[in-house]
Amino acid sequence: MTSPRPPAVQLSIVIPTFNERGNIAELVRRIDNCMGDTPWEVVYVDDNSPDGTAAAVRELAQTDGRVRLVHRIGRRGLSSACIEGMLASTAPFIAVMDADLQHDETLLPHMLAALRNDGLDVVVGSRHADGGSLGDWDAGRAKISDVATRLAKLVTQAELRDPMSGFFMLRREVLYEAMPKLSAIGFKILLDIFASVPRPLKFKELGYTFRNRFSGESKLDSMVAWEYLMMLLDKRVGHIVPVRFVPFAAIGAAGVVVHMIVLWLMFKSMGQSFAAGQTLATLIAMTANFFFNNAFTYRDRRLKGWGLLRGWLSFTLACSLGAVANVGIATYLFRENTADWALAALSGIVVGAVWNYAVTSVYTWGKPKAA
Ligand SMILES: Nc1nc2c(ncn2[C@@H]2O[C@H](COP(=O)(O)OP(=O)(O)O)[C@@H](O)[C@H]2O)c(=O)[nH]1
Ligand SMILES: [Mg+2]
Repeated sequence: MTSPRPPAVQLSIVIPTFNERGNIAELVRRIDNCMGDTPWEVVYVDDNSPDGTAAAVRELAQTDGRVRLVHRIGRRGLSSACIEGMLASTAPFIAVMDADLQHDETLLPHMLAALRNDGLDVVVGSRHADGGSLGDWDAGRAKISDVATRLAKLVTQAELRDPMSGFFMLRREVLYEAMPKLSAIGFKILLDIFASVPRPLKFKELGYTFRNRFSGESKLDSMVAWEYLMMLLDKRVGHIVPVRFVPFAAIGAAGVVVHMIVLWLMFKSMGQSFAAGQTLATLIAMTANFFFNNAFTYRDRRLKGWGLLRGWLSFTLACSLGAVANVGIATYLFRENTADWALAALSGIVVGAVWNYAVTSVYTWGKPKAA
């Protein structure tokens, strides 16, 4: 005799987690209270939180078959976690929400009804639509959010009042339409989706009041702003150059300034030989560039501990070869046409920069083989 099959899941609720152990069971309990007859599941996507969130999810899943886990090891990132959770599920409707109970779960059935009945692509839980509010936010945080919301206009035409929302529901097809162009950088997965689907999306915003965190601490730090800008940049220029090349080149240009200052100090001010000044300036500029790129360009793959030493060695080695290529090409072009000296120099610089970028992206900040 076969046992009765459980009904097919209609709604997959994807919940990214990092150190959210104390919220796991409470959130499921609250979702259960408001979903009525709709068959649902939650997919927690945990980046191997040190507080043992993944273990808490596994434990709960042993008593509740609607709870699932995607356990990612050796990686971090909110947007990429959401995407992998969505791809690991099969329900026709997908919601994304935070684990900390700041998003009002009682909105979920209304979002689902709106998607089904109004033929929409996306329903957004909005802090700025009628009936919505930022809750206890102070003026400073609200102002920053306001600026970020305006900047969102750079990448989508949609008249979204809360494009920064991390709480939304969509039809599965929309995810696959967005997939080829998704940046998956940073925190703003909703905006990323809106900017990636090549047609205007049919959407609606439902207001809710942003609550205070139930348990644990916020993971957002000042670098969120940086990741947001990288995502906007990727959307604007990512189809022309890899987005990381932009900060890499800017840091490289700043490195030239560092170089000149050190050289001036050594050679002009302290009376050292030009060769000594040039050597030290090169070393300091390379080292500064390495640390800046590690902190900004490759923030999500930041090297730490002994990895820093290995990374610094490979970076300086790669950039030294880049400098040889730079000088070689510039000298060759200069010999061909001495009138175009500036163009020759610039060509050398571009080739050197592209080489440095390409090699260090693989050898210095490439993905580790194992976690
Ligand atoms: N998987 C994963 N989840 C994350 C990461 N960073 C934040 N989260 C989760 O994303 C949600 C929003 O983060 P939170 O710190 O509450 O941001 P805030 O509400 O803006 O302070 C929470 O459920 C976090 O646990 C990450 O790197 N990986
Ligand atoms: Mg939160």
